[in-house]
Amino acid sequence: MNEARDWIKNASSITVLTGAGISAESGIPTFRGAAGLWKQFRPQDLATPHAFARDPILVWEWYDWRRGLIKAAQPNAAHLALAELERRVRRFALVTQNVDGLHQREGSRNVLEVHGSIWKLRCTACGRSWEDQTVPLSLPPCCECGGMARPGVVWFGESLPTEIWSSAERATLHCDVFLVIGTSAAVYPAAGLIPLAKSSGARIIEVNTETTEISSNVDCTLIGPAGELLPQLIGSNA
Ligand code: BV8
Ligand code: ZN
Repeated sequence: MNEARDWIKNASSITVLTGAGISAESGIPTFRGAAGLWKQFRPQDLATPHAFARDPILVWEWYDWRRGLIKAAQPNAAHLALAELERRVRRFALVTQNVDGLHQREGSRNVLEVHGSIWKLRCTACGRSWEDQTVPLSLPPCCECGGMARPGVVWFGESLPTEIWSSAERATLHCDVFLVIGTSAAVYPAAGLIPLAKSSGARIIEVNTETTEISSNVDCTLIGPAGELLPQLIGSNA
């Protein structure tokens, strides 16, 4: 932990990749853990364009239920520690696979949502996208063309938002320290940022409650809840 703390203290540019694990202590279920969402539901039944085409109401009800959970949740000490780190480091980028918006709610500014946002909606007819934080919400028609809306997230088989993805790659290629927090590193291309950071010579620090597929390829793996370890790792301003 001390060595990792020094790398962070001496870094002039830090990029962070977060996954569902950073929101676990806020009470939001992860995807693949013991109580994970994929235990109750099959991803291909809900998080794919095909699932939505087949049963848009069922898929929307699942997102509306998750929006309710997230709205009632509070960001935790891990989100706060990253917002604090951003204020302290000269160059900082936060790449998140999460769609819950908790990083922004806690004050993080440069947040790259590579899998979109659960608070966004997009029209399937004209492509217009807007934000609507109403909970509960029945799927509204597009106010421009009356077409059917869908959740503004990236489903399996869909490409990631181009601009945001290239910013994430750039931030990964030009950082001294790459922090990987609360992700099983199972989903691509997001998980591909980790070997990309390694190839660019960044120090890689992983924070997770268990070892993952990438643990053998990082410089330091800290095992424990992000809400406890991140404040220690980042240290208070004092
Ligand atoms: C793409 C948004 C191609 C929606 C998500 C066949 C066909 C098509 C594609 C593929 C295919 N086979 C493989 C692929 C690629 C596919 C993929 O990677 N599949 C995997 C499963 C093998 N990827 C895609 O489809 C991507 N698109 O490839 O497009 C393409 C290219 C060009 C043109 C057209 C198409 C799109 C992937 C995005 C899918 N969307 N979510 C929604 O949220 O509903 S994925 C979903 O998984 C979430 O976004 C999540 O962020 C992501 C990763 O999961 P994690 O965040 O890591 O969460 P998980 O539960 O897995 O792990 C939690 C971790 O936290 C654990 O390690 C746990 O130990 C830890 N933890 C728990 N508590 C704590 C903790 N750590 C610290 N503290 C704690 N307290
Ligand atoms: Zn429309």
